[in-house]
Amino acid sequence: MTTTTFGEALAASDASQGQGTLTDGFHLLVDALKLNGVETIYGLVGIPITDLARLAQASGIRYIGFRHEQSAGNAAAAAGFLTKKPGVCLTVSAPGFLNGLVALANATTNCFPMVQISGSSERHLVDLQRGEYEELDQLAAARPFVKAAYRVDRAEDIGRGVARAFRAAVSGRPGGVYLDVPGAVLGEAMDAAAGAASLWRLTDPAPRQLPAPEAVNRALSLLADAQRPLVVLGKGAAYAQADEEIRSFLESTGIPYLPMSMAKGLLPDDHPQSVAAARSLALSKADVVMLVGARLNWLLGHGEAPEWSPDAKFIQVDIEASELDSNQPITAPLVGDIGSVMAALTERARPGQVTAPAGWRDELEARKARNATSMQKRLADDPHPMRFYNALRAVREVLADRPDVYVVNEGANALDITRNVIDMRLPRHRLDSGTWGVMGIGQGYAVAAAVETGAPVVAIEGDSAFGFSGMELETICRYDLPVTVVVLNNGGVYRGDETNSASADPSPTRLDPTAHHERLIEAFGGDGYHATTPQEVADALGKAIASGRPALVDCVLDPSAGTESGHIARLNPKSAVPPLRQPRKRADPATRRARGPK
Ligand code: ADP
Ligand code: TPW
Repeated sequence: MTTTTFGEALAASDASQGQGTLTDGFHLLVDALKLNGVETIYGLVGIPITDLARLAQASGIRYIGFRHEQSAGNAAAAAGFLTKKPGVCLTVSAPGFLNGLVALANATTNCFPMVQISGSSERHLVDLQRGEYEELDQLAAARPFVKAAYRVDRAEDIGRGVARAFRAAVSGRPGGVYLDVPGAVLGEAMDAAAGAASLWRLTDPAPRQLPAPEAVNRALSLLADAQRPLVVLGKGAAYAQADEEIRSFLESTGIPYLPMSMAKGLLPDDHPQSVAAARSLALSKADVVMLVGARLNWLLGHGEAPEWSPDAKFIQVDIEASELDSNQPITAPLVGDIGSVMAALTERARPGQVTAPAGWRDELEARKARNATSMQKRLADDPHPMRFYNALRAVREVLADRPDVYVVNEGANALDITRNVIDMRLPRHRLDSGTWGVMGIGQGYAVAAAVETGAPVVAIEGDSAFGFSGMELETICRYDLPVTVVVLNNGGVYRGDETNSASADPSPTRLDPTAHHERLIEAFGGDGYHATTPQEVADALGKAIASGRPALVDCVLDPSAGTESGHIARLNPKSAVPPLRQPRKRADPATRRARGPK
């Protein structure tokens, strides 16, 4: 007996037509996505969307199935950032939807275009709270966390719903959009010709937005009068794919620039105008600062003194007018898309009008040289067990020969130190915890980077950060993706040497310092490496990247390596009461295992 799956049967019957002259919600949704250029869906199936995923796959859309919706959502968000097209995540009702919503909210916070399509349960039961299977008012739940949220209530509105969701996600400031599709709508039949006529493809999904000429002139005059100009490039600048416009403005003026973490590589990190290695001097002394796709939020100290000069004047290039003045007065607003704005600045600048005064450049150069020397010293130090710098020195040396590698990065110390140690040379090749400083993006972002680009990916993860999406190692192996996960394993959240003096339980920051994370990937057929020296790290990583196979390198670090909360310890509230001191009872189980038998 031969069995035919739902997807095969429907695909065989001409995906756009369904059975005979009828079509249904399943087909219309897949057709609407295909019509709007969707090539990949990231998701996790169950009632009521399993057949939708099958049909999408049978119709030529790639379906990547995850172990947790948050990772599927993170993958869709990263796909949005990398491609400038909304990444699509597919989830089941209620809990699956909520699991994905965290990623959708994170995408919105990071200004990445993404659409989460979720099946939902029977409306007439949900709305009267009659206790339906996976009952939740998903549309209302999504609304506070997203750029826009819509529900399709009739099959004939599927094309409109998809068009609206995609337009909202990608136009203006990109963000996350929720599209609710009740199971009943997927199964709803309608005339195939009318169904086909109800779909449309977006024209110019993210129209250019040109700045007004007077706004450009105002910004140029401010820059022309600056003694210490600085450009800050943010991930909006990376997203905009306006690499040439940005480069020609910077190089024609000579203004020093500072890349935010995901803008690293927009121009190569060794570019002579990069002042990443003189960050605090550049921020504290700049008199005119041009923000390009970067918000003046906590990551930039809200533009406040003493991190910034109290007299600094700001120019802000952003597509979202309401972002301006959110923290500091914006003397020269430049509202528009970054490509158009940067091109207009270059075009309208008179020759020699905007330059970077030599004294300023020299001052920054001197600080860069000084800081580079202390970085070299830190990297040259070779403690055993390894600490962050010598483990990352090995990673840096391997990646120096592979600028094509996409780097994913999360953790606290693992994030801060990797950002400074690992240079990027190509645009949009670094994806990290972003505006929320969120943990859990690692494996999802890595899957998307590999799937969307086909290039090798190295995810550099703190051991705590890794755990949030660790099960996706199976996803990486199932799809045989060229992803190497590097776990910087210091056995804890921030560090792994804290003892608990109050009880036998491990302290809140403790994880297992004896863990062999490489064994996790071996369970799924990937290559595991355990590295205790920089040489072992370099050998393992080099081999893993060259193999193009799923791999994990567990790097054993000293549990005392790292500082609490990394570079942002100041954000921890301080208790007004002196710390409670209790006699230490006995070492917790993880410490006992780490110490081994007496
Ligand atoms: P970072 O964290 O790297 O400093 P942010 O995420 O804070 O960067 O800032 C990104 C900014 O870029 C957002 O304010 C967003 O509105 C803006 N943006 C995104 N895409 C574009 C674009 N194509 N043109 C102009 N601004 C953009
Ligand atoms: C969703 C809080 C910030 S950093 C971090 C946590 C739990 C992990 C730090 O340890 P790790 O790195 O990864 O081992 P390292 O190098 O410092 O040892 N939950 C979410 N997001 C955040 N940011 C946290 C918790 C946090």
